[in-house]
Amino acid sequence: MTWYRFPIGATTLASLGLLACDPGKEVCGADERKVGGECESIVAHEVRLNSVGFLPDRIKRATLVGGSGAFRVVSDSGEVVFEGQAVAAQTSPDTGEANLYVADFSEVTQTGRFRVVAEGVGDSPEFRIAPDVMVEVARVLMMGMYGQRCGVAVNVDHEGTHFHHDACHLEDGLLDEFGKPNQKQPALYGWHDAGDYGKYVNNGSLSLANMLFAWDQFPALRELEFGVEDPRGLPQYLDECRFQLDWLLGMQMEGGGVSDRVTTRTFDAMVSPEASVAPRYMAPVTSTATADFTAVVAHAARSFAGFDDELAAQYREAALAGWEFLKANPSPISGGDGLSMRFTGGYWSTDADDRLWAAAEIWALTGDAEALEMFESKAGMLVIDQLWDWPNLNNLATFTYLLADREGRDPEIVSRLTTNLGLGLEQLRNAALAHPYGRDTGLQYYWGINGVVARTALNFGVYDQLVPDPKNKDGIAMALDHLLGRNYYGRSFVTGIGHDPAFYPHHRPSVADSNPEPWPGLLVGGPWSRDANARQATVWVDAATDFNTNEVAINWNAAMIYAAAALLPE
Ligand code: 9MR
Ligand code: ZN
Repeated sequence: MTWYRFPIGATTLASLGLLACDPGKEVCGADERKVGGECESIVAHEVRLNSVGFLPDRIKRATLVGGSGAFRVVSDSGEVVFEGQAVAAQTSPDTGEANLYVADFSEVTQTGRFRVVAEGVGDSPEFRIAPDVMVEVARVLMMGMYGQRCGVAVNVDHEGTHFHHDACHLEDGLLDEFGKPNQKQPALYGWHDAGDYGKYVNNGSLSLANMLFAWDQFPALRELEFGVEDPRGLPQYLDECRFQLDWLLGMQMEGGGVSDRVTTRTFDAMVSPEASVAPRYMAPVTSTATADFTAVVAHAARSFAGFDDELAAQYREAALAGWEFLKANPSPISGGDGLSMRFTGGYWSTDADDRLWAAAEIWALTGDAEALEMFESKAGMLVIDQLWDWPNLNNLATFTYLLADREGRDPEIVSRLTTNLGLGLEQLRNAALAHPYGRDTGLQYYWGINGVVARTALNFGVYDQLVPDPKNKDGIAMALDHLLGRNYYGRSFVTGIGHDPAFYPHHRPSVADSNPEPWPGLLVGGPWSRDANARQATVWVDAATDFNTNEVAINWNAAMIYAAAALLPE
């Protein structure tokens, strides 16, 4: 697995438009945020927890900084509902803190509003305990995806603030790479990838896949509403998936191969979507993009069946065309180095895992014995990846294989992969229980690590379908807790929700519009540093210039959507 990184220099920063400061936005004091036009002071709590809340029957933990470890859980009416003694943690290797305690109040199952009050420390932000605490999280994260919509005007309303952008990138995408200068193939719609406006098939497919897995597994998503103006006769969640599929279909070229991405030649300055008018080109076909397209569009054909059979049939046909292309082109088609010079973004990866995913999905959709054989012939070498992202999509292949209700699988492979998945979860769980801030990725830190924390939820959630056990959802709950405030900062890493959430994401629409608040529902990438000696958990910078730790991205959001969806009331 290779992690691709940008070389960063001042010239790069200048060319990205990152040296200019946020116009008119950072006018409040350091411990203040501008909310609804007013500077409000923000209380930093030394009792750090998920300030959105906890499910009554799930694990509940907070991290205390200092004190004696004695703590109480107090309701909003002042009633002490629990008294406990937190356990002293060893010096935290990633923050350097030597005085942390872990307070467990899982025994509290009554619903309501509470605070944790720790002796000699102070109190936590207020949080809820209720079966529906994750509805708001899922809703706001989906609002985040909706705000990433390209090719249409978007309106989002959140906590009294109105966010808007006009229809953008209506000229996508130019065919110069296909020897047809000044001609274009419409590749409209879909989500902007991240803080930039590129649309990348690899990452766009991974993101959609995370959401389709959630859709298949958690029926509560059918009721979720997050402000879609016209869901085209579908549940809002499914329409949001369809919006990405509308774009993906436009990326398929004649002959079934799929263009790798549609981007500008260099990143835009920090402008609004509609002011991003540099020409955007269709990248050449790659086998990675074709395989990812094939896989996710095949998955969509399954997910949409019964909701919109016509769309499902269209997806099936497109997926099969992609599959034929892959079979006719068994060697990798990578586009080469020149390609990476002419388009923006990373996401250059090898295609073996992507082809595996396509094989599993084609088999799940059609029962094609050859596709099953392609998957199973590689399955002997497969190991579940605990911490995964766009460079390795083998897990998606494995999950589809394990969850399929089709005949014909090799029971030994099914059993070995299921066991392997379960063993990995023990590691994740133990890491989360041992980490003072409940982080199941332990001491791993790299670009987009918050998304990787969120994506561990898929491992837990898929396994839970196979071997139900309350521990699985506790694993997901701990990952969400970490992202929603049980971390070194005591802050939510998702804009617009939780205590003192990320406020200055590297996100062009948030920088360019006139609202002080960022667009809501976006998970920022999180702390990591190239300096191996850094206290890795302490290097998050909540500034729009800091794309290393404070960019947003659809693959991180989508993984967290899965996590929140897994904890919706059934
Ligand atoms: O999430 C990607 C991360 O894994 C890579 O290390 C990094 C550098 O290549 O790129 C990240 O993805 C970015 C993409 O290349 C362009 N759009 C913004 C993405 C989020 O930072
Ligand atoms: Zn756009």
